[in-house]
Amino acid sequence: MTAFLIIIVIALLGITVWQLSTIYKLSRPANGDSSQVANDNDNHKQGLFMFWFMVVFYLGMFYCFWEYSEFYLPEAASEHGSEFDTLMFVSLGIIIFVQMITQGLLHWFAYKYKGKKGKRALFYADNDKLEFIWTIIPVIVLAGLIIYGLFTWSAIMNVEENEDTLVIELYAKQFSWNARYPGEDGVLGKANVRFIEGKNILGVDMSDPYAADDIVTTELHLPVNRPVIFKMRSQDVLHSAFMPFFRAQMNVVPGMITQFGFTPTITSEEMRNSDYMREHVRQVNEIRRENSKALVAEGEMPLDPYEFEYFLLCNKICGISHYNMQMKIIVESEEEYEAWLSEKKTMKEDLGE
Ligand SMILES: [Cu+2]
Repeated sequence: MTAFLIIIVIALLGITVWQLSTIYKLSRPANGDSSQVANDNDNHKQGLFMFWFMVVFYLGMFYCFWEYSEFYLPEAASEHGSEFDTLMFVSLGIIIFVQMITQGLLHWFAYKYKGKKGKRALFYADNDKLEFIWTIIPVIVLAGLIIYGLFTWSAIMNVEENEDTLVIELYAKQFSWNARYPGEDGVLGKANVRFIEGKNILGVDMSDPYAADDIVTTELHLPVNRPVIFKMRSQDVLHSAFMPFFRAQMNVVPGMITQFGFTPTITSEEMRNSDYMREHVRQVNEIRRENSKALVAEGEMPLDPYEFEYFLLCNKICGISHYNMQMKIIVESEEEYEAWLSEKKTMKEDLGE
């Protein structure tokens, strides 16, 4: 209610100032200045506005880069991640460089060549050399960027499947994830939403001999330094499997299987103990401690301290609980991974078939 009143007061104040200025304008004696045609003074002012807008704009941009750089993701936790980051920074660097020149000239020229009484624009029909230069340079730079991007893309996307590769199914539905491991035989059984029944929530085809030893989990455990390929299925709507620390994202589409592969290189434990993450966690927990004080004062439970974990997130707005559609990812040693998996029930054991 208070906020509403404040808004009304500000709006009324605005209207008052506007009305006063209208009365002031009307009460002034008519002279040459009331003309609708811009004079030298107007042009000079507008030119200065253009120039200072550019200065403030660039200062603001670099300030934001500097001030918010702590929100950059840390070093990628996957093998291809550094290629991905380099591509992004090279593209960003070129864009900033080109836009500083073009926007800079635009605003500088608006100031330098502002209108002046008696000054006339130069008639300059064309210049083949100039046009050639500003056509060929963008062509070369763009072609270079696209080719570089394509090479990076195919290097990231064409993951070869060999006997060392771990194939895991990621199954998305509103609003949770499941992972399915292929079990002893290393092959995932066939699946189709039509087979969804009772405990068989992923619709695995139990008549497929490869399906019996499959293992369905609610956490994603990955052995470090081993290539993994995800086969992704969705039960209902479009989802997107997003693993920012591994620089990985792929749409999960109902009715088809999409895939993405990478090799995790930093375990959860190592990431937790990195300088970046220690500092990040310290800041989060400081905020939590502050917020807990208010909660405790109201007789509520304080917030638990935050501990870092990798997460698989959904990055498509897929419904009302989209924001909470996530699955914990744990990158660990091969032994820890094997120990974890061996405790899990196979589909056959779980369904009692
Ligand atoms: Cu989703």
